[in-house]
This record gives sequence, structure tokens and C-alpha cells, in this order.
Amino acid sequence: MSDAPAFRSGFVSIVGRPNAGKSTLLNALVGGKLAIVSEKPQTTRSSVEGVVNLEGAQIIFLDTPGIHASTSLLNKRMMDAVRSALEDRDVVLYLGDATAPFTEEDVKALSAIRNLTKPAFLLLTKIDRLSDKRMLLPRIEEYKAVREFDEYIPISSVTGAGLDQVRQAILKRLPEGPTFFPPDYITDQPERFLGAELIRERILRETRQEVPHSVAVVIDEWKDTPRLLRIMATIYVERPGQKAIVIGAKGATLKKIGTLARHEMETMFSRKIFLEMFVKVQKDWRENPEFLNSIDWRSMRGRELD
Ligand SMILES: Nc1nc2c(ncn2[C@@H]2O[C@H](COP(=O)(O)OP(=O)(O)OP(=O)(O)O)[C@@H](O)[C@H]2O)c(=O)[nH]1
Ligand SMILES: [Mg+2]
Repeated sequence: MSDAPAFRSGFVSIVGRPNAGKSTLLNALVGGKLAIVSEKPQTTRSSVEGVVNLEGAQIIFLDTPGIHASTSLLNKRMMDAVRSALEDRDVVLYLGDATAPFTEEDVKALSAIRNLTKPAFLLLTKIDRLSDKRMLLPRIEEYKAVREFDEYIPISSVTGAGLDQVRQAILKRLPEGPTFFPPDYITDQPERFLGAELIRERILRETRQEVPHSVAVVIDEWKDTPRLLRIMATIYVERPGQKAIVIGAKGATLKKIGTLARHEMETMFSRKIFLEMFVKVQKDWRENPEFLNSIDWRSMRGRELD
């Protein structure tokens, strides 16, 4: 009989309000970019898995959309994604922005994990931006008054502060289990969907107000040729005015979005890329179930993507 400790594995969801830093944490834990990040709330629209292999353990993290009041059908689907990310989890990481005041919105968001029976940790994020660390304890007390957590860990996904503590605390609670995925498996997200997300991230950065929420990106063609990867994408907006904003004067905004997205994809996919983009108006797409199905790669599973 071997004395080696048993292999441990399990599923850990990352939840919290929009802009709390969930996707940034997933990327930091995985050590690469899987999820897009922006300072605009509701950046993430569908869950993204990231697998982390440690000595004697495998952790499958799941980044989720931010918890918020659902108004449109898109928002309702985002909240469905959060709910399903809370089922059958070994640990749940609840992220709270340490640099933002604790409000009634936090109380409402915390109600999403009210009935959770599995271990839940409170991670106070962005502590690299805190000038006075003494506010962490009173902030933890505010959360505690609503819900007790199994661990309280201040973190920064930028400096890496606290991330070892997060990993260790998770490892302590992981059940014995198999390696669910081979070592080279990092995510369930298809490459072409990450490509669409990278384009959307650029649009989020280049536009403001209601435009970011009204944008969807669909990859129409993703074709490897001997010389390059050819990508054709359509950017959908809800109104003609938004189309004008995305295109910009003399096409300058769209050109900038395309150039930056292409450069990033060339680095990420290690291939030369030809990127062509179109902007189209699809009125009220956020309320349109067929359209929402067509932009959700999870609903396309089992179907041929090309
Ligand atoms: N300084 C600092 N900024 C951070 C940190 N984590 C996240 N941010 C910033 O906070 C903003 C929101 O980060 P995201 O990771 O997109 O937040 P999210 O929780 O995934 O947001 P949604 O997808 O909208 O729910 C971005 O501007 C990030 O760069 C951190 O540890 N330190
Ligand atoms: Mg996110």
C-alpha cells in the first residue's frame, strides 16, 4: 500500500456582483486569459470554465455572470447561469469589491447564496487599490451580518496577494476524486467563442453608456488556411445610432477595434489572422430567444460549430 495522499479534485464556482473581479480572478488562477475583463458591469454573459492542476489535485473553476436584477431575457439567462453554477459545487467563492461601499445591492446579491449548503468563502477583491487596509475588518463584518462564510480572504488578482491562501483553503475542502481532465485541457470554451469575446471586450473598452450592453458578437467564419486563420465576425447592436458609434467617424472606431482584437488574437492563437467585421442592427436582440440561442455556444454543444 502506498502512503501517498489521495488525489483530490472538485468544482469551484466564482460568483458575486458585476465588476467584483470574478473574471480577473479566473484568469489569475489559470495563469492565462480565458475570460474577458472590463470596468463596465455585466461584462461576462456566460460561464467559463478554467482548470487548474496542482500537485495531487485538480480544481475546475467556473467564472459566472455578475449577480444583478434581471430585466431583459438576456439578463434572466445570465442569472440562470449563476444558479446552475451553484449546483453540485464543492466550494463557492463569493467575491466582493473591497474598494466599493457595502450597499443594499450587496445584501440582495448575497441572497443568491442563502440556501447554499456547501463551503462558501468571502474573497474581498482589489486590495492593491486600498490605501487603508484597516477598513477590511469592518467590511468583513458587514458581509458577516448578512451571511457567515467558511473563510474570509482579502485578495488582489493583480499582485497575486491572497491567492495561495485561496488555493490552500480550497484544497482542504476538496473531496478525493479523479483527474477529470487531461493536463493540457484548460477550458470548455471553444477558441472561436473566445475570439468573439475578445472582439466584444475591445468594443466595451471603446464605447460607453448603453452601447456595451447592446453589443453581441457572432463569428460567421473561422477558417484555418495554410497561411492564416480567417475570421469573419458580425457585431450586432440594437439601434442604428449604436451602429454609427461602433463604426465611428470614417470607420475609425471599428478599425481600431479590429486592429487591437486581431493583434491580441495573433498572440493568443499563435497564428497570423485575417479579420473582417460587419456591424448590423438586430432590434431588441436581448429579448429574442432564438437570437440568444444563436450567440450562446453552450446551447450549440453537440451541434457542428462550423
Ligand atoms: N486593481 C485591481 N483591479 C481589479 C482587480 N480585479 C479586477 N479588477 C478590475 O475590476 C474591473 C472588473 O473586473 P472583472 O474581472 O471584469 O469583473 P467581473 O466580476 O468579472 O465583472 P462582470 O463580468 O461584469 O460580472 C476591471 O476593470 C478589472 O481590471 C484587482 O485585483 N485589482
Ligand atoms: Mg466577468
